[in-house]
Amino acid sequence: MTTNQKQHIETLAIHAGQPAEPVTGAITPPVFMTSTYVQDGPGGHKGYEYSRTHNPTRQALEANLAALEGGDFGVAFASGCAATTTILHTLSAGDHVVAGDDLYGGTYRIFERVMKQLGLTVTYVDPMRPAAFGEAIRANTKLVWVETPTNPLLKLCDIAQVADICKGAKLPLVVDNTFMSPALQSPLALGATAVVHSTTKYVNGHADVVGGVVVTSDPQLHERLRFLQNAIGAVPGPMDCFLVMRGVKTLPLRMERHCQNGLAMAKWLEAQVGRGLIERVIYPGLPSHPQHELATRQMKGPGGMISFVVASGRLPALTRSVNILRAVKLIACAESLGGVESLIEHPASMTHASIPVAQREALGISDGLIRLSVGIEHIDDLIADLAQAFATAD
Ligand code: P1T
Repeated sequence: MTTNQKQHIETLAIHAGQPAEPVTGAITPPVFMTSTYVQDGPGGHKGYEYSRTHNPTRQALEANLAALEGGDFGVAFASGCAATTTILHTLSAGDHVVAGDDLYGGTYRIFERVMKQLGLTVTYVDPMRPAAFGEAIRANTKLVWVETPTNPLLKLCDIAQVADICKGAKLPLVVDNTFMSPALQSPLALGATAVVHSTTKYVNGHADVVGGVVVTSDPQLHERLRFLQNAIGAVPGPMDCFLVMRGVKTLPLRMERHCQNGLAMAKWLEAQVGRGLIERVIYPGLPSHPQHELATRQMKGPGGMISFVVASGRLPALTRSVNILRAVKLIACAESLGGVESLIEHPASMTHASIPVAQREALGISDGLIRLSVGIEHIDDLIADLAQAFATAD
């Protein structure tokens, strides 16, 4: 597996895990569209037997993403949820997990409606308070799980501090790095045991693939994940691996523009606060974010995700939010994030609808909360679109 941590991410994104193909010299890794490999006789294979187990296109992607995260091993999956579920299958009935309390709705659903049935228990804690993780650890705790920034409230978790607590308790720490991508945050370097991504998002960046990956430098965890990848079988197809590799080549470039546009949009939104429609803007790059200092320390840029809260006026916040989402023309009302095109969504009724209402409200996922994934279009066009949509709110 290729990991060359001396090279910069812009170089690794293009070259890591992608030597010229040995037979023809093809500079781009071929798409090995094959389910099986011919053997000379039983056992007479060339290291490839069956594509659930090994596929050269998938291996190239895994080596590439491992290098970007500064890890030794990458294990690719058919979706971010498949990556999450496979990691959780390293645990057994009776085990306990400590997780941040603001998670992608689908991750919460895996914990609550899939893994709990198999005997796991989960305690959710405020990710902004590292000590809370230590306080929640029990004798049967086997894993700590965080997203940072969280989806959708953009809370930050101090990875280095939580990693220290986990090391003291000899527990693995998994960080979902989807909102940052390897270009903006390096959880392994901060002490995490494994990083998970929905590659559907920034890593691929073109809204044409659903995928996931886990990266770790822990050989035992890698061995177990590799076993489970094959045994459970939630593997990505070779064409999807090819598309993610193609997308990842421009990841560092794209992230620069996402950050630039994200900051400009967040400032514009914040300038609307006090005019009756927008109550609050949440963006780690704004000094008003309660963890702005941690953002500048832990992240190489603030990213392209912004959440904002629509106030109630003559109409309730829910109606005003729905009106805005119906009125956007350039920005698309859709689930997902991290693509070149800007997307806007309403977490309470879309991405986080699987979280019970009482819990959503306790967390702050209110009816007026809107999440914006700022793409790489021209910022003036994005602001103009949102401005005309805001004008239709009442
Ligand atoms: O959609 P999938 O590739 O299975 O990835 C799941 C996932 C995991 N982790 C985070 C932080 C995520 O945001 C997601 C998927 N999120 C969305 C689809 C969304 O719109 O928030």
